[in-house]
Amino acid sequence: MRKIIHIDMDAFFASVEQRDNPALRGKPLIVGGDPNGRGVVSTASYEARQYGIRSAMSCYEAKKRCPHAIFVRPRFDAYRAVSAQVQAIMRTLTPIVEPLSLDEAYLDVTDTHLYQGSATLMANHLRQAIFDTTGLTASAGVSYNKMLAKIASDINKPNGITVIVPEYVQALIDSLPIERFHGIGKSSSAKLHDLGIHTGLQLRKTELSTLVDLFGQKRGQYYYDIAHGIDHRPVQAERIRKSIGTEITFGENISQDEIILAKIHEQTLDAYDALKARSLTAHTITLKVKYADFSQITRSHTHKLPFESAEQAYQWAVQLFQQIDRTLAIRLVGVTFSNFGTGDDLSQPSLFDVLD
Ligand code: TTP
Ligand code: MG
Repeated sequence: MRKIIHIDMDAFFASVEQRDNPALRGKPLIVGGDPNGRGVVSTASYEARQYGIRSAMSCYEAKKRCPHAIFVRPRFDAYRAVSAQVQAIMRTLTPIVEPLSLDEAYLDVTDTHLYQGSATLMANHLRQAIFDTTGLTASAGVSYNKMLAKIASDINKPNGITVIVPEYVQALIDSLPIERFHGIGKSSSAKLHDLGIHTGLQLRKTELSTLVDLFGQKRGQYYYDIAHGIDHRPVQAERIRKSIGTEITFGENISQDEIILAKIHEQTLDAYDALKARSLTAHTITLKVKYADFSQITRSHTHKLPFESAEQAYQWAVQLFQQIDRTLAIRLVGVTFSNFGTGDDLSQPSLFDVLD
């Protein structure tokens, strides 16, 4: 049986801000966008959560719930620096560390013999070392697969640890709302709710064929498995990024093509820079557009050779834009690159390109 640890920092962005500015400690603090515009909450300190403030809520709503909350903008450089420190600590236990975001990661410690091989002791060691090094608290989950370890880290938050042993797995999963399972997002849970499935128990009682009909073979099987506590996904040390992109929500909805195209141009340049910063090239560009009524569409173009410049990619983005419905004003545009090459394919066409 594998030994998997999931570590998740507590109120991450807010805790870093409180650490670095004592005036913010003990106060309801919101890290996010503009409280007077359309900004959203990235995260809230635990003091602010008492007012019902949550990630992804509009800052406007947050301010309504807690008028004396303090709002600050995120400082990603500071969060990245902490993230690097935390990951370095994790790698003292095992090279098999899979970061999921700046503030959480899985570790596979099956073959780590420190602490008599006890994953629980290792997890507590990590929490202590993270605190000693960064001054920040983290919560840990320990179990025998990724899905269970992730559920576990959330149970005794903040600054806690939970170990899920096999004897308790089924009772625990049965009792949880399906939204707690990693991988069941908003649209999947809405579909499941339509079928009257709200809990792990109800999901477990659902036929595999029903789930496959609804979500396709891969996803349907995954949902079926997690309801039974099964998750074979390995902890992947090098998570392979499949796409790189950026997007922007406008202060107000925009109808004029020239202005929207200027925004698309900016996003293309930013996304292309991010691609270059990772020494990657891409064959596919995807334009995402969200309309005033919040409906959303994406359009992609795949190029036989990788894009050679941001401007060349932008020309394709313009073509994609010209294909979309322009009845409604637009509130968001995004540009994403995917289908990566390594950069070698720029100078040396692949066999595929030569033959095709
Ligand atoms: P989380 O781990 O989901 O949240 P958290 O660390 O703030 O709080 P918790 O103690 O419950 O773990 O996300 C980590 C960081 O990612 C969070 O500090 C801010 C950022 N984030 C967003 O920017 N938007 C979001 O919608 C979410 C969920 C997180
Ligand atoms: Mg967190």
